[in-house]
Amino acid sequence: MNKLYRELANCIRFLSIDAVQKANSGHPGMPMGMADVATVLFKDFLNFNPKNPSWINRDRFILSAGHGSMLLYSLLYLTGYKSVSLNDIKNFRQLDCVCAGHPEYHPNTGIETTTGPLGQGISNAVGFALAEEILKNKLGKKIINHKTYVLAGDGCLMEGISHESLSLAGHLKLKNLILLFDNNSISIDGPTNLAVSDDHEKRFRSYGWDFIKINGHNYKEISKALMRAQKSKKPVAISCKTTIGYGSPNKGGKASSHGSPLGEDEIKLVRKKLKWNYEAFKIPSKLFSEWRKIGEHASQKAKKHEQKYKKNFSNFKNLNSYKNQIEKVKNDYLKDLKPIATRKSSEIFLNIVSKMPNIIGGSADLAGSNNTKTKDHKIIKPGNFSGNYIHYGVREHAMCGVMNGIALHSNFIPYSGTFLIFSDYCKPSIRLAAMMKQKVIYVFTHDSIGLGEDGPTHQPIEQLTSLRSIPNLNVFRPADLIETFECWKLALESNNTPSVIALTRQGIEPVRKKNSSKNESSMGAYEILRTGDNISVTILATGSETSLAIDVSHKLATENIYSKVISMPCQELFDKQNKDYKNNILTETDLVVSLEASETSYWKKYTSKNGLNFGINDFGKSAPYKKIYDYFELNTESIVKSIKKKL
Ligand SMILES: Cc1ncc(C[n+]2csc(CCOP(=O)(O)OP(=O)(O)O)c2C)c(N)n1
Repeated sequence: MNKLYRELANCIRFLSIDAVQKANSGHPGMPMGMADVATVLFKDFLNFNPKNPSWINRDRFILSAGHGSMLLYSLLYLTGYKSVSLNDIKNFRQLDCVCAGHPEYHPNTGIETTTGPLGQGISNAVGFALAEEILKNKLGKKIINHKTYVLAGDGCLMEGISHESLSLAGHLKLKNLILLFDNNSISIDGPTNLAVSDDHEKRFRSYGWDFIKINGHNYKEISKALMRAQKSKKPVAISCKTTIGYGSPNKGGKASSHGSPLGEDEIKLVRKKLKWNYEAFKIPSKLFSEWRKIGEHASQKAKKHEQKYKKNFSNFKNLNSYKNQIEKVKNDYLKDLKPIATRKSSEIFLNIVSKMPNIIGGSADLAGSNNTKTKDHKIIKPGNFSGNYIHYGVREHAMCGVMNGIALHSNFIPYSGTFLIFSDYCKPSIRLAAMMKQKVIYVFTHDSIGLGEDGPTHQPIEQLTSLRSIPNLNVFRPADLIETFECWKLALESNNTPSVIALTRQGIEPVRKKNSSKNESSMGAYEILRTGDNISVTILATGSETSLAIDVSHKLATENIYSKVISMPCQELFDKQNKDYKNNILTETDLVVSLEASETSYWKKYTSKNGLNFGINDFGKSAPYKKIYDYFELNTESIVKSIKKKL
């Protein structure tokens, strides 16, 4: 038995070595070290279907140590996924090749998520495992009951996000989550004891995980550990003691095998040592057909499940079912317009739509401040997944990585909240959601100096600019309840783009006083006020500053200076409009000014050099919020004065 497994594992080893060598870059060490574990997993445990990679009840295999991507590509090719051909493996790391340097998510390929930034895959895996439990609760365990495996190295486990994610997984008792720890004690700079001396077992156990220690090159031990993990009542970490670059006489066990080609001479020595007398990329037909049999056997097993799923999953309601309720709430609000914080408006919207069975809410210990939790929400608890709201704890980074996993798992739409300032703690995962085109929604409240007394540590300044600079991310900053509803709707309907919804803590004056059948925010920017026929100023504003812009505009009109106010809840959507639309908004007057209580650089593209940018290019202040607005001269009087001076 051992001989066959060893030879199957060597197929992974040599495909990885050869691909890295041909590309003249890449990471051979990890695939060489973890080939044995991966072989046992795919041959004897993993439920998957190379013929239908999207099979909903497949076990998920997440490569958190994304630099070892050749391990994944080798497995996909060998087991018969159409997504990866031998030619693709030969084109490892080349332009537009599916075998990218680090795994890049593509639907229906077997590449479940984009990894590379270490630790992210662990948080995704927690999201996958959580989504599995929630869906199982809805559809029954005959339809959904699968494992999530995540392969993580020393590096992943050093990252802060791993601590947050593992802790959450242990707390929630995600028993279908299995972490394969490539415990080779080597990272880039050398032995890991240069930088870390954690007791891994104590660490995992303290989180509420099971922990199994094995020799990662011993098939019996691998198999026994995986067997034990199947029945666990807790998430399980299998610590696999491995040798990085296993099989390389001079580089095995050393950092030199981590991230560069082994070199032709060393590869010859590996071939000799592992008795692999085949040329580069050549898999002997006997072993190739063994691997294909593994894939074939898995697809046969998967087939039976697929029909059941089709019958059961299509009954989730869509947003349209809530249209009448949404309209009613809007009309009630329009009857007696009162100042209201947009975070509260968001809660009112969520009161209606959070009943949608595929929406999963949450917050990083700020449920009451972010207004993300409604009266009807049911909390997801350890071992009980009948709810639809996750208390992520103070773990913003994990929260966003977990949401990526939830979104990738099936058709769940995760949203969650924290303060806008802490979007900085979320950014690496937001970036990946945008790259993977996932529908993930971030409710970021306390979106400016308007939060007041908590002061500059809590007042976002550069955060909107930073978020706007992420490609494929819509950053919404609505101006009142009507816009908040519109922006939420756009976020929920935006299938390939994640959304930030930035909301105020403080009550703000309504700016839209009539209902309209059109979603005005859908254009990203639209005219909300014009004070005369002959205008000389265009004022662009977002969120809480839109009502200030309206005040400014009226005040200017009293001095016979006429203007229009453009509410711009989403720059990204505006940028997508046609030239005429954009020109109508931006080129009607010589003077264009922007008004937003935030860093101003991103506005210059609309206002040009001659324009004015009212905002804040310094840290905020600790004081009641109206005082801070005055301090930064963000009030009607100062702005009118500056505009008049400019004209
Ligand atoms: C967040 C992040 N920081 C740094 C890196 C660069 N990097 C890639 S692999 C690696 C070391 C990983 O060590 P380990 O997990 O032990 O992998 P192994 O050496 O066993 O392949 C580093 C620092 C990265 N990919 N992501």
